[in-house]
Amino acid sequence: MQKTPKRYLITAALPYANGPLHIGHLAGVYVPADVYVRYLKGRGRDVIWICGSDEHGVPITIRAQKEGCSPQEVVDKYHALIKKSFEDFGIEFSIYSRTSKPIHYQTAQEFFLKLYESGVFVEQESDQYFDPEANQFLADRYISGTCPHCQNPNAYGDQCERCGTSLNATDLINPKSTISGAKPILKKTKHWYLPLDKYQPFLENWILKEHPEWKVNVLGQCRSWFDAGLHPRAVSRDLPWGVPVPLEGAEGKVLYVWFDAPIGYISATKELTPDWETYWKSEDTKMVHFIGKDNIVFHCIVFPTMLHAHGGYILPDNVPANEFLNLEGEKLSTSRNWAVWLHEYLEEFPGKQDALRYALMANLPETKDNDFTWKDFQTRNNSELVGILGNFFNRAVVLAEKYFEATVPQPSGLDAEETELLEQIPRQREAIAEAIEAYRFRDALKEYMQLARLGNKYLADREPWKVIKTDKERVAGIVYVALQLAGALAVLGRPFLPFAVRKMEAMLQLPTTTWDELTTTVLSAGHKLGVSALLFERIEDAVIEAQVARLQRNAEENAKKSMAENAVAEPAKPDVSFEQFEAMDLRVATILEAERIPKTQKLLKLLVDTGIDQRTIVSGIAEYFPPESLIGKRVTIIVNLAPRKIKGVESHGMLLFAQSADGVLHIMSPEGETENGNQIG
Ligand code: B3M
Ligand code: ZN
Repeated sequence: MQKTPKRYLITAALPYANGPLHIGHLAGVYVPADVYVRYLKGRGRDVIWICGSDEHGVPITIRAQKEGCSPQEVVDKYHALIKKSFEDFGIEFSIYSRTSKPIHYQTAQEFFLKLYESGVFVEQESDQYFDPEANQFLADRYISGTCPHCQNPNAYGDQCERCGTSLNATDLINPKSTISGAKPILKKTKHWYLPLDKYQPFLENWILKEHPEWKVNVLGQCRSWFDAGLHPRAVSRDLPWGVPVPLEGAEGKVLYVWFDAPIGYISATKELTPDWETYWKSEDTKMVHFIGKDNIVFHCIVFPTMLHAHGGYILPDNVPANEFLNLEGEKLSTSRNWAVWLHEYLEEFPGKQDALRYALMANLPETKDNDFTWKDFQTRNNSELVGILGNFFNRAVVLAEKYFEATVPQPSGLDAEETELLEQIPRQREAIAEAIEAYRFRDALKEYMQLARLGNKYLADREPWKVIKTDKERVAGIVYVALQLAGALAVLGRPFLPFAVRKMEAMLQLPTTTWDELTTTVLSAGHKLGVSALLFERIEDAVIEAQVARLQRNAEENAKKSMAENAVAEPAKPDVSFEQFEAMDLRVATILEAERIPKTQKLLKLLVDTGIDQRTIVSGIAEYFPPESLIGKRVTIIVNLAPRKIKGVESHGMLLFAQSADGVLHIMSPEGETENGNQIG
């Protein structure tokens, strides 16, 4: 058993101030962190919880270009929106700051200078991609291309979001500017690099040897980077927006956003308390970073290296990163507007913060990606919150109101089963605590709900509403037991359901029982209760259907809009004669087999039924389709393209595809009832 730390420093990833919050952010980071912090506070621990807006980096400048305003206007707008959504949702940070504050500029620049003066950085002039049309260096999200590790065609210049690998722009295959779409040229520029390779032995020892208890998904990512070998990473950029590099001759250069953003945790702590150094520098502090999986490399490798190289700072005790939450079976996407936005939810479901919290907690993507569906949200609310927790709690209070004038009755002897049931209270408390301390929040919630289930079953079995006709004294015992469980549900519910718990406390007129004071007796006989009220409300089908329809509508409108925006099609090729067109033989066909051609990145060997024959066609589409996904697919082909040998395989014919603006290939499948060999023309 770990010794209880003297104090806790909890951080939650700083959201980019380039858009509103959605349920993916909540499930990945803020809800689990909020449960953890409320739990710690409830146990009287010294804890501060740090967050704020991440206001630098290319995500911000790209959004500014899209909205036709300045980066400052973008961050002002979204910082305010995000901050308010957090507050309304009941996420209570000790401070919610922002990285555009002077205190942050100063802290980040001092940090950089300390590393610079200690000779930590490697200063290097190198060729960097440059967009000659936009007259700008292309860093981070300004450049995209194919990831050399997982072949994701939409990886960014600093990171592939599919496999999580951190990249240098020059690693990308087929790079292109996301500003103009142009092929970039190389241009010389100077930057400062953090030599992660030098720190690899230190990091391996710290993570793999000292922290084998970290989550499997986190350790797995770390191990794979160690296996691949760490490389120096530039910590500066040629960009007009960010914290300026505090050196002479570095005009026009700013700190890389992932260098300044985590320092934002430190600046915000400074802003919060003059005692900030005790939190950041004392070995008695337990620091925990709550993040999503795409931020693992920065919180497990880059930031710890910075802290270690700087000296004097503690390292995180844990980085419990979550996987991703999907929505109705599809990846959440800001650009496609496939999301449940927090500010919209709060408007449409006023007073129902806990319903969303509950559905998200029950579905946290703790070990693998998980799915949020509106149907599941409804079921969780109606069957679990209303049907189990609310039902039990209300019955307990209403029974006391009805039969004992809203007072806790004096029981005249409890039977063995009842004593056992009350002893379950401290046992469930321990089970919840153990799960929370191990960052298993779903399990913690299950243990909590278990107590409500037991209470529900108890009342259903004992039927006090029938017993009252013959034996009021027995009913006193039953209501007494039920009220103890209700009291325990209020105390133990504090980390999970802050809004409902406030109502529970009012209904019970709960004395200030803390988590650790909780025993089998929460409310003594004679204690006067408050007035009963409904804890949760049902959510009707029509409300859910409207949300699903809205989601579809948003996505469709967005698709239309972005099609209109991207409607800059390639100019037409020179005309061909009708005879030339007639000479081409286009047919409907079916792919029978597909396999990769060894030692190539792009080529697939396909066996195709053309209706005329079965033949081999080699196609350069391996980066877009896993071979097995193609088998049985209906396609259109040119059958009379002269055969040619590709990598030693004779290819006869060609498959037709369309490539959309996002670089994705789409198979041209015939619609309706056609057969292999049918002619197209
Ligand atoms: N701004 C969040 C993101 O990747 C990023 C976190 C910074 S934490 C220091 O969306
Ligand atoms: Zn990748």
